[in-house]
Amino acid sequence: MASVRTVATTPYPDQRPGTSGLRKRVRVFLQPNYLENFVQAIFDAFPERRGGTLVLGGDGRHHNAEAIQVILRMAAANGFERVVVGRDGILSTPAASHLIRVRGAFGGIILSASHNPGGPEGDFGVKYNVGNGGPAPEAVTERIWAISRELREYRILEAEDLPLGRPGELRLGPMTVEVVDPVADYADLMERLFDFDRMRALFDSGLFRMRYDAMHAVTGPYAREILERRLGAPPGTVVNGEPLPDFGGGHPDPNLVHARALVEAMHGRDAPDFGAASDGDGDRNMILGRRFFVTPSDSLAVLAANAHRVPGYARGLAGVARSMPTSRALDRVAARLGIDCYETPTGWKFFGSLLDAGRITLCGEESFGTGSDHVREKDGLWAVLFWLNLLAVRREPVEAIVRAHWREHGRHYYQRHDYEGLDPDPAAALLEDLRRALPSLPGRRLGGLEVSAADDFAYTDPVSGERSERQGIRILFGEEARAVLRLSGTGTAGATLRLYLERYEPDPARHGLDPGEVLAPLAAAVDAIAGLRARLGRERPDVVT
Ligand code: VG1
Ligand code: CO
Repeated sequence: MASVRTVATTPYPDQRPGTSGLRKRVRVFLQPNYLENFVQAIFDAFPERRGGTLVLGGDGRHHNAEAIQVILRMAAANGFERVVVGRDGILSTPAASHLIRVRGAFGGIILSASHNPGGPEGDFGVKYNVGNGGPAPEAVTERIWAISRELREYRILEAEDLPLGRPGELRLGPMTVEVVDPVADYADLMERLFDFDRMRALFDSGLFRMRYDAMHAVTGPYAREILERRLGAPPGTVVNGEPLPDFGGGHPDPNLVHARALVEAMHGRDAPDFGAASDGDGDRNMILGRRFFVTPSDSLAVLAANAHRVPGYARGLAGVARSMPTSRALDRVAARLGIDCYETPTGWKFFGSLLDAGRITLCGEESFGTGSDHVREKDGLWAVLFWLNLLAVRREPVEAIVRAHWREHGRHYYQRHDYEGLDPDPAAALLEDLRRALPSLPGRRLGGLEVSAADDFAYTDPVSGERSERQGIRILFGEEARAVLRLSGTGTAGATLRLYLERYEPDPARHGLDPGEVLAPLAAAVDAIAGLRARLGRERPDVVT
């Protein structure tokens, strides 16, 4: 009979979860008891977990397999009755969220550093999701952090590694381990939301070609099952479909910079009609038409405006939400539909209460995240299927759909500038000084724009009443333009400063301009106010998306 061991440990001071879980270099997680401490802190935060079910899986990155075995043994020593684990320890983030919900699980642990690079020199991460399937709210993550700083021991079962290669039930001491096919339930859910017959007909027509880049990350098996098997897309539609522990050396971040091969294919001669990609753990999406990039903010607005054409959303939207830095294109659609549009801080955890309360149906972020009330995470493949369903109904090119949207609602030119690997102190000081200068900004004219308001975004959750402060500095230039600055909460090296730029253009004659040119005066205005270039010692951002 396997026995429980209580192991003495020393707390680590740096286990504070960020925007999306605890994310660190692999070598940080390899320190003695580092993973064990954090997992025990999660368990200790929930004394009522006993007898419950835990969902467990990860994006397959380096250290995933070893960590899964440790967490299984710890779950068995901490009173869980059952763990539902993806075959080989694999679950995409949205699939894990779905499993938590359909199994009525107590919660779930997802091993992922999302779009951050993997491999021994890359990043690893641990995220805890609560019983609604969504990321633990801030009050919970702060509790976990507090516990981690006091932690003196953890509990683990002494046992051999379990074979997780085949679905079925296994015993681990007093606990049952149920290995499940990571794809099946999720693919069934997609069939219920979207018009698969119509999408199949689109592929059958022979007039439509698609390329889906799984970036050697977790969505490969999901995309192959859904696109190539259930929808009949030709084999080869899914590229880079084998998940690899180091993502093939790439950076599994679906944007114009890191998904360059796809972007080039979509700009080449004989380009497919539709291109899409997902990130490491499958919750992000990038949407491309032939020689055309859809910004995530526009994508969200287009999906909201067209939701009635898709079976799962035909009865209409209760409301919508976007993270604060996401462009206000969504707000215009909501106003037209006569529904509420909520503005939340960055991070999916802030959508959970609105979704649970039935106040919103769709939500999204500028960072290539889109989702709905079908799960409690953003969902990359879901967004791709939503677009595919739309293309099957409208039978128009992606570009034509977006341009028509702009004609109707106006265009929100949008860019995000990331300054990465900064020295944390000057970066924080820059924001601190800017915060102090906020009251003096309204009325100032810069680059032909006048500041109408400037503040540090704070949010009170309308359902739970929870308050979150210092969520990003907003500089508003009326309806016309906006700049937002905040520090990233997902990086693992130095600080990353994000500058989000948005400019509204109602005139269709001016919808074909280059976003970089349209936004340059706004970027210069922010530089004049905040002194980005001088204070960060950088001539230009590292990544523009
Ligand atoms: C970034 C994005 C944010 C997203 C988060 C997690 O956070 O800006 O919108 O929710 O990543 O996405 P930050 O704090 O670095 O700006 V993922 O795909 O890591 O789960
Ligand atoms: Co992700």
